Amino acid sequence: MNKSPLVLLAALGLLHAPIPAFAVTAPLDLVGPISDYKIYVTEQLDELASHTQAFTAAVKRGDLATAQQLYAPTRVYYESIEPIAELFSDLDASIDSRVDDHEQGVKAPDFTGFHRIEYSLFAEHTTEGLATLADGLDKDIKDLQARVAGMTFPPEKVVGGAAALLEEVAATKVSGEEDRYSHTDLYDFQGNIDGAKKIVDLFRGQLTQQDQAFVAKVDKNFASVNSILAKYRTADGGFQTYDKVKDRDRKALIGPVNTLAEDLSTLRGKLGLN
Ligand SMILES: [Cu+2]
Repeated sequence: MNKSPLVLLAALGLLHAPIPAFAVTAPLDLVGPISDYKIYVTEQLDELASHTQAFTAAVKRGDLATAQQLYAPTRVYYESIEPIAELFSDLDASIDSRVDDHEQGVKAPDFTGFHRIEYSLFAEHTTEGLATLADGLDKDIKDLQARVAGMTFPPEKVVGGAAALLEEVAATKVSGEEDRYSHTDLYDFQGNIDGAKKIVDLFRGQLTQQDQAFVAKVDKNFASVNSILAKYRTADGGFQTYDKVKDRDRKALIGPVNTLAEDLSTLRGKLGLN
């Protein structure tokens, strides 16, 4: 069912008042998009698991160059599902926490996952002592797959998470804090942007029906961000390191990402989830 009850009533001639511009989406309309989103997340996690296995295998056999090379293109699958990281915050902490999340810093026993491994690979230039962390990362991602398989995503968390993530990108990630040792932040930005855009795309039908101008504005801002990111693409499909990104471009990213965050924060209301 695509039409809201008001639209159906109007079609049957039972409504005399004009259809309001912001007709509330019936809850049923969200079932399709949310189950499509679960398929997307599951696919991203499958990719994440297999890429992580190649990454951790390189770490464990002491192949520093390959491990360094695989770090960013592996993580990007995690970043694309980051809008819903709040739904598995314990695993998010063990997979993707940063050094500043830990009082004891780099030596903290609970500083695990991608960024702890990143520290050794890019700041210490070694794979030494990483075997346990590598196995732990593989295991956490397997646990995440199992967890997500049994999960029902609350629609308000999915759309709210996309807005919150973009707000974080504009407010803090743009400083280069996430991948401070490898400077591979642009991969993460692209993952975050693609993951947020996926959520908009899932609800595109409903949103276009009630507010075409809104959808056009959101599309325009996604396009602006993507065109800045595209300037830093490398021939192998990856990205240049973040220190190569001009100040001007860092600042230029903030505007459209912030506007996207603000616009996406109205999705809950638009979809009748408040
Ligand atoms: Cu992250």
